[in-house]
Amino acid sequence: MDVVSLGETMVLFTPEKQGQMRYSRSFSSHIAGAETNTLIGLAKLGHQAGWISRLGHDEFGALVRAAVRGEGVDTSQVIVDGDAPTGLLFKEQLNERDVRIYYYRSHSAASRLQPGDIDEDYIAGAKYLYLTGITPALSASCRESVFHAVEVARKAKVMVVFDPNLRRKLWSEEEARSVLKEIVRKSDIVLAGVAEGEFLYGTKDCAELAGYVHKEGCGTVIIKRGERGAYYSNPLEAKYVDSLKVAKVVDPVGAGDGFAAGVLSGQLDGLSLEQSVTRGCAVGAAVTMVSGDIEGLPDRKALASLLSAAEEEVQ
Ligand code: KDG
Repeated sequence: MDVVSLGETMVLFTPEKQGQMRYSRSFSSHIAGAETNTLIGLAKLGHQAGWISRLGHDEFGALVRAAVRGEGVDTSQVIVDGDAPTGLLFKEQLNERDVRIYYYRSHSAASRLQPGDIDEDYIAGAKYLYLTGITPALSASCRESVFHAVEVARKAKVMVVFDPNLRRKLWSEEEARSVLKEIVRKSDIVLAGVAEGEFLYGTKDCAELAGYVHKEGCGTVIIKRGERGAYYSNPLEAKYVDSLKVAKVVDPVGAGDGFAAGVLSGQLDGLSLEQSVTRGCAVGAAVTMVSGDIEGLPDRKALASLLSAAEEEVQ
């Protein structure tokens, strides 16, 4: 595998109309999971991506597995757990501005993931281990699984890539800060949003943030700045990269996961860090143009046309 990841993917229900969800009579179903969003983004770009998780022995588990596998991600490491359900998520669009998320995921099958579920050779044989800060927030055994995966990767010299992906609903601030920083310390590449960086290190300044992350021992830091692009820093250089102009943002959710897919794809293709970050910005922008977390993730052809349109605009 090029990239492997572990985490929960849920069935996402979205009501057909805006307003309080109690008045909605019909919902459409999708899948939602930060890690599989990134893995699907990589698979769409032609890379080998594999997912480690648990799903319930239920219809929703079957839906998630079929959808993730159907996008080209390897699901051979996904365990069917007969004793717990697949997690669910509802997204209420109150109005143009306000979105509320409701999780039905405590005690879900994925929250029962444990270190013994992990085939060490699967991680040791990959080029990158991609982690988010969502998985360690799900349960004690998920947290142990994340740290075990990191140890396996480090021993096998597999690059550890980490997106803190802070989800305040899942744990206390104190716990989140301490665990997320602990993972930062064990990572080779950290990709964080400005707000997440501020949560962890108390500053919004990209150069300062990168400085703190480097001090933790992490060599490459990429700060996501939303529609303003990104900032990257490694021992050789530090630079701002512009984002791709998007005429209308339809749905920003999942853009960060797409960004990670673009950056990793660039690194796998042997691009420079700057070019990889540019690809990350392009994939992230593509996700925001379409409703849904994965629907806007581009294939190679769509990515090339996005990047060439952006170049033409600059000239
Ligand atoms: O990154 C997009 C995610 O928010 C979404 O897919 C759901 O994984 C998810 C989560 O835990 O919030």
